[in-house]
Amino acid sequence: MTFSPYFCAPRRGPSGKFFYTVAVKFSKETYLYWYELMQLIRQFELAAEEKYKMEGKIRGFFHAYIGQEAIAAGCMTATKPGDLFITAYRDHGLAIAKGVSVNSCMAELYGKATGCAKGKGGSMHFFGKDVNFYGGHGIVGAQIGTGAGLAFAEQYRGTDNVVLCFFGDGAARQGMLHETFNLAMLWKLPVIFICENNNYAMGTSIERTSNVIDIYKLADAYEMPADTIDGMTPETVHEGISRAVTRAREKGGPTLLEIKTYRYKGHSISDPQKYRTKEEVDEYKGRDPLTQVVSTMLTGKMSSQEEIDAINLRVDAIVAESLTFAEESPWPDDSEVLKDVYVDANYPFIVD
Ligand SMILES: Cc1ncc(C[n+]2csc(CCOP(=O)(O)OP(=O)(O)O)c2C)c(N)n1
Ligand SMILES: [Mg+2]
Repeated sequence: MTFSPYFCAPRRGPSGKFFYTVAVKFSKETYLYWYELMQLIRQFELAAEEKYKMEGKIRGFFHAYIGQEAIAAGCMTATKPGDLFITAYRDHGLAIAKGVSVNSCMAELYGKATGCAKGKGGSMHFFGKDVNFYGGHGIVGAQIGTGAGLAFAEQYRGTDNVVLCFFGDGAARQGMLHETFNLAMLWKLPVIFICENNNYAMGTSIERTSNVIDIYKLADAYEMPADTIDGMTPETVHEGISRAVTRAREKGGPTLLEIKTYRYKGHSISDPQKYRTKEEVDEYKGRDPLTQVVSTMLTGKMSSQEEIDAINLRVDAIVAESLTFAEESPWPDDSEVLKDVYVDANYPFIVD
């Protein structure tokens, strides 16, 4: 098994508590960290979905990450805080994992001034530069080029940071991917291209849009190392990401990882899901990452049900607090409307 050199470092969990992980195997602390993070992402989204559907407190786009949480968990233990993440609009889970505060994430969904994008971005545009989370991007595939750009900046500055650049199976069909792969390999950029293959781009399955079903094979044209990974357990994600991170940190350049995953919810909040069967969804729910991690901990006698219950209670409290925070936060001021749109505040098109 390959482990990141940072795997031993103390890591602050979502509740603020520190976890110390051990580099000989996946320790109890690692499993507890994974479980707490995945549970936090899931409960955050379930609570937000309720506020959206039942109370109309949240409006606009909303793409749930539920089912894909093991990817966020495995990526976190395989990287260090200085590494940069960038993703598409299905961004809640990765933002929370990276450390964007849960309060500011919920406030962003509510469109409040205290949101992580000042309430002006909503679900698709979470952002946390202070924790190296670079969004939250709505144009399918656009962040592939931006992710390579971030990696170029790290290489130029001579840091040992790597970029984890996430995109969907649909985005793998964009021309941007090919242009970026070419230059990323030519310049040996420290970037890991992570295709979260949940088998659907909106309502269209991979089989209906591509002759090449195995996305990792796209790397062959650029002689880029590539791998395919089971995305339903944090262990497999951690191992695959660790190998790619080590390569990138040692100046070996990019890797394409195709992580096979599944979203339990629709593409967005208003999706009748006519394109798939209940049996297919249930099959994946049978391999649910949270259930698997709990089972590993209990059967391996690494943890007790009491410890798991305590995590659940802590997560409930974090989510409840974020709802109160979002409800009580102010709306953005009208003067904010044109701010943060252009770099130059006097951009010529802006007139009173
Ligand atoms: C350039 C562009 N084309 C089309 C869309 C509309 N669109 C939004 S999400 C999406 C599907 C993308 O699917 P995938 O990349 O697999 O990501 P997933 O939603 O499964 O996470 C499409 C076509 C868009 N936002 N941008
Ligand atoms: Mg997809």
